[in-house]
Amino acid sequence: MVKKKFLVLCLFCLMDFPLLQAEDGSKLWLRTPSANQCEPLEMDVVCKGVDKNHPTMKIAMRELQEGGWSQRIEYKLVKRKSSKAKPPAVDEEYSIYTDADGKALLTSASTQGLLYATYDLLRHKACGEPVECINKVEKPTYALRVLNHWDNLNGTIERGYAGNSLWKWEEMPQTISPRYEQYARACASVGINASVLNNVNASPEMLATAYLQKVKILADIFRPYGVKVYLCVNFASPKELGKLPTADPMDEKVIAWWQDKAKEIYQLVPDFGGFLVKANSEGKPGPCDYGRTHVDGANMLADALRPYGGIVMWRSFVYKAASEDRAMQALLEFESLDGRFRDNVILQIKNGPVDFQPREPFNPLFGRMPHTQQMVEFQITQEYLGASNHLFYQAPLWKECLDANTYCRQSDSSVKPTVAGITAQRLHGLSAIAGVANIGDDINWCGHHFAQANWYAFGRLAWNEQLTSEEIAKEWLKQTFTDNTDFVKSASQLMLDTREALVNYMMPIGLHHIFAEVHHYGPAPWYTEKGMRADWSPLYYHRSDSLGIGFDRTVATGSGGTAQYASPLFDMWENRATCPDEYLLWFHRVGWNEKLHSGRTLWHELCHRYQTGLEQARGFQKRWDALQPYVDKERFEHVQHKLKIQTHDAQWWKDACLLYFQTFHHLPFPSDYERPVYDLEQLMNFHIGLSLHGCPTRQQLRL
Ligand code: BDP
Repeated sequence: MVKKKFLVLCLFCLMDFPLLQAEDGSKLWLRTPSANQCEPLEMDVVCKGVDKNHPTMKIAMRELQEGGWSQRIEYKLVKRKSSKAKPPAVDEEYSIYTDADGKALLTSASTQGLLYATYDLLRHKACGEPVECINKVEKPTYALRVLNHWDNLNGTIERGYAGNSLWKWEEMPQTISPRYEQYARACASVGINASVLNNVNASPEMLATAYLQKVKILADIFRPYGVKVYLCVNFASPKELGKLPTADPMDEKVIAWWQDKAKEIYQLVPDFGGFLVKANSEGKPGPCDYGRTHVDGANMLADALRPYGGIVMWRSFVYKAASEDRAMQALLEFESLDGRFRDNVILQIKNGPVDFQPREPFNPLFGRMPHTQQMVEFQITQEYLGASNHLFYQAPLWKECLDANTYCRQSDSSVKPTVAGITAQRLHGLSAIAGVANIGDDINWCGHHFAQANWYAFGRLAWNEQLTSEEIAKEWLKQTFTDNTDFVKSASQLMLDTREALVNYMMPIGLHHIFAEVHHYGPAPWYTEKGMRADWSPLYYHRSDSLGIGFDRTVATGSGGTAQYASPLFDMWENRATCPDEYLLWFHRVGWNEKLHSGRTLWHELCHRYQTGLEQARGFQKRWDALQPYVDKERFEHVQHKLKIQTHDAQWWKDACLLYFQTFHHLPFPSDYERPVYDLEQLMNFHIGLSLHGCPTRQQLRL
């Protein structure tokens, strides 16, 4: 009897949770259907106004085939009335109409739009949604949806935590990795249409003819997927590569050098997108080396690209001497340049004023240069967010920035319309959004299976800013794992909870940049070295002493950073009493015993937040374990292993920060909080010994 019951139970389990095939994550969210669905299908496809043999249409049809689409489908290329959008925008808008039987009509003014419509239709199917009676029109929020690869020519990736660069420069043209096309396909499937191939800390060699010929290879592979190639350029290239005596943007020979280079590039890659430039930042060359301005530098490059429709994305990430508040410097340097950039220049601005921290207020430049096109730069790779060891779903962080109200305009004045070209359209119509890629040559592309969700979310959000973080998480989970309702509900909630958890266990209450050494993994609020720039040391940011902690950015007594924000934000953040707890130590120095909005003293609140973060991380482990029946063994164990590191790190952060801050005020731990498990001395003497490119292993994390 017992045996029988057991057998029935087993059968029941098998029905509910069929044995799952091991997966390595290499297929991302584009997993082909299981074998029995993979029989070649007779496809009923009609193309109106478009050639079936167009390379993009061939891809669309292959996708339908592989995605198991069996209903009749009609593609229709229509003519749009003259669009005001200037290059580089393609008319990517599309519509999907399916009837009650699932027969589909896909319409667009471009083959690119038809491909996007195909991916959209297949997404419905892969998410287990009905494919009948769809009636929708889609157009992108941002015209340029750009991945920035911080890949070096030697194959390493700055802040890359998923192996080496995907681009195997040394192998090209003899060997062409199949992953180039897989990459373009993944990008296209979520609407990413631009790829900057190399590091912002650019080698002048990137523009050497031998490399440009290899760039052409990638551009040719990406083209049918609608992904345009861009390059980062080193401003000193005319000197370093061209052997000119100067790189002064006003020098005629320099100007001619860039014009010739542009011509050479466009001969190889006729639809080349343009340049991304990091100039006069962190020791990189730029126009200011010659007494010129950012405008002079950007416009000179823009003029060289203009005949071909290329653009310049000029970065605002600059900071000079540490005597000024680093968070204020970009605005100080750029605001007065408003209105002077060419119409094919767009200012690329990091989401926050410091550097991709777990939580920052939005960058005050947004909204402050009404006559300049602006775009936001997010960091998909997790430089300050636990690298590829921590499960951290970034969409909530990005949306917090895009939705932030700058109060700089009368009507909708959030960051989003500023960068989405709604204001820019009045100027020239360029709208763009960039994310620093988290992609490497690891078999699962991103190092952590869940980090794939950030690549996915970036693309989806860039296409449709209206999507919620939850909707995107659910879409991704259904395609990447399973559409089982219980799984999707629990796993999406887990993803959504990671943002606040990470802020809690790393840098709560507005603390920022208290990371270890140059690799930015793990805590080191004590870290400083003789002769180092003050603003590369955590001491500069937390300013802890026996009385209190925090960076005073008020006008009344501090750096005046609050004044870079419009009222009512200025008033709210300037005033200690009205400044919300999440930004408190960003804008204020606060006494250890002062009360916060929570009713706890600052010290108590810090203990509370770190403890909460640690408990959340432990909770993630348990919540993931409960999802084991839905996930194949390989991916389940991989994530389980990473979550263990994440919990370890949360403990490490808690002990390091609390024990260190305690040395200033000597207050006891509140009675009901867990005591540290590490000694401060042990933590202060612990060095992982990582480079810019490394993600620590469990072995390295042995404290
Ligand atoms: C910082 C990184 C550094 C980048 C720099 C940048 O630590 O590796 O080169 O930003 O964005 O976040 O230029």
